[in-house]
Amino acid sequence: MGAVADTPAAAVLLRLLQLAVFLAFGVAAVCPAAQASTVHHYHFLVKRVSVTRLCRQKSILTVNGQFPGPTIRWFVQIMSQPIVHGVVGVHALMARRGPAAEPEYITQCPIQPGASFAYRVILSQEEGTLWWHAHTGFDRATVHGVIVIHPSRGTTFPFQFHKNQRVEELPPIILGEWWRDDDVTDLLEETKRTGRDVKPSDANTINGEPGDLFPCSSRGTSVVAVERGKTYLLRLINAGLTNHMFFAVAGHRLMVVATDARYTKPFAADHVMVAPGQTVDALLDADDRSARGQCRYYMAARTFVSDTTVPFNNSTATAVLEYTRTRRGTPRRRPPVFPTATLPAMNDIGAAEAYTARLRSLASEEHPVDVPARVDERLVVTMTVNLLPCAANAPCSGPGGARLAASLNNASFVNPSAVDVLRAYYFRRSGSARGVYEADFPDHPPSVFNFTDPGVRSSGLVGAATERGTRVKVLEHGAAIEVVFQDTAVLGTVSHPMHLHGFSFYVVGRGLGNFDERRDPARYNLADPPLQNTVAVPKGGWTAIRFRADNPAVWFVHCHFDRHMVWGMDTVFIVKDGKTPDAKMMRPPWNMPQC
Ligand SMILES: *[C@@H]1O[C@H](CO)[C@@H](O)[C@H](O)[C@H]1NC(C)=O
Ligand SMILES: *[C@@H]1O[C@H](CO)[C@@H](O)[C@H](O)[C@H]1NC(C)=O
Ligand SMILES: *[C@@H]1O[C@H](CO)[C@@H](O)[C@H](O)[C@H]1NC(C)=O
Ligand SMILES: *[C@@H]1O[C@H](CO)[C@@H](O)[C@H](O)[C@H]1NC(C)=O
Ligand SMILES: [Cu+2]
Repeated sequence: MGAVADTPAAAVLLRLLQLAVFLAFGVAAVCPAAQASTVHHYHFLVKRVSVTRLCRQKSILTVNGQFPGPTIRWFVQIMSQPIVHGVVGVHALMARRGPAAEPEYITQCPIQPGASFAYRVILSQEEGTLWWHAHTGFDRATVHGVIVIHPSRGTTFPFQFHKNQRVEELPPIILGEWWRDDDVTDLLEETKRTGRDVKPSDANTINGEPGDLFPCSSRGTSVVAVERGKTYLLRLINAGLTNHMFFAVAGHRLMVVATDARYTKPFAADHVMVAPGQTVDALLDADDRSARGQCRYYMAARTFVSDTTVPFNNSTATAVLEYTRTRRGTPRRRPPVFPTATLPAMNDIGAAEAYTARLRSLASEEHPVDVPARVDERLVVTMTVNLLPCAANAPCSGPGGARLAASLNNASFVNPSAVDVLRAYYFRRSGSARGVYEADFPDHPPSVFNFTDPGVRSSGLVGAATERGTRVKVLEHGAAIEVVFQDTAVLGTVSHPMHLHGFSFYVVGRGLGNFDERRDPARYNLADPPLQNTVAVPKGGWTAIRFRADNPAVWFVHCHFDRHMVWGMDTVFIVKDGKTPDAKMMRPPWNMPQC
């Protein structure tokens, strides 16, 4: 699949296995001159530790030996210009004007063992929950953590559950995936070598634990304590590599208030569906009256499989929500109840869509909607899983004796290896852009066919072949951009979680079948579309997003299923500089790592 097959990433990872890499992860707020500056320091030491899950011990890559990694907290007001050092990509942050902590070979080369690196991240308006994770190979599986962004001092959440009641914080809930026997780096190497799909994970996890429905797992099961009568803010992140997940809490309905660190119109939900990369903030009212004397409830995460022809593990991760005080005194330890009625079945596409369709921006005076009413440029981008022939000297064993690949508009992205796209672009006047990338990413699918027709491949009209290349799209500064992501049925339709770095975007429309450029835009929601950074495109359908290209830098666009990403379902948006000095891309730091 090769997108990164011939880069030094593998070598870097192997050396990481042997060497603890020191990462200073300092978050320093550089406030405007008149204000006192507040500095938070987070030191990230990337190291391997040995852990036991599913009755098996294995070594994993962690930050500070913690899995999940440390939580970073800050307030909106004090985060004007944090300085971040490290190999760990601070991803999903809307870094302004780059260069920021970003994917390897796109905006930086991987940081070498023993080295550290300073990033400058300028945030804008996020409030809520984001997360950081490694952006090298599959390291994200265990190198990730939560970023909590509190409302600025003096302001508060734009929601409450009961009038005048304080909202308490629950520990964040990170959903993940676990492979019992395999190192994730070996899984990546294997899929590159064989061209086959990545072996499915053996379990989903909640805060790093599969939960007590799995063997040898009851001791570690995450327990979250609540007091009856209080209302809690639950922050949920899907850090998984391959699975969308349904999440529900037995006996409790959630009130969704934000996604991807942007407030939503609050709505009550028995379940949520979180795609890899997404976050959900929801209120939980600790006041269950339905089960008398019951004080332990499962929080459960189950894979949502939009394409059941792809292998997956049919199991449910759990944590326990435990009341520490009930009205009648000390709780008795009955077994937790399971959200049988509310956790959707794994193939319940309707339940996934019903949840996603309810997301709306808050659209209030304090949190207004600023969606471009007209667009300067529309891109229609097909997402396809493809097949490529095996290399002559390296036989492979993917479907039909070929190797799996993936593409956007039939361009299967290849990471550059000698220098990252960002420096190639920034220093292009000295000629280094030549040979690193081509600015010819197609605006529309190069061939038009009945994209979502399941019979499209057997008809023989469309092959599964694709073409590899480092093809990027250059956007004019300030242009209003629309991107329509269109699923295709070439090797089977699936819901792809599409993620755009550097921007939050408004999700203005979605639908099943083929996007109709003449008819569908008339039905867009331009009043209160949700503002997100990762969107789950409906299986066999399309999603339209809008944003203003006012953030000059180099931004990766990719499917957040990591295997699709390494197979090439990516591109890069380069946003040109504006006229004023503060509308220009920042100079890459002198000490950027070398490839
Ligand atoms: C996950 O599924 C595979 C089959 O695909 C099975 O071999 C494995 O035991 C399962 N893992 C667990 C923990 O149930
Ligand atoms: C998944 O497991 C549940 C029981 O835990 C079973 O009812 C269901 O049929 C299984 N689904 C698939 C697709 O294997
Ligand atoms: C495209 O395929 C779908 C599904 O098979 C079918 O219902 C539809 O009629 C096709 N559209 C065209 C224009 O052929
Ligand atoms: C994609 O590109 C390959 C290689 O050029 C070509 O064979 C194939 O027909 C193209 N597919 C589509 C759907 O455009
Ligand atoms: Cu995908």
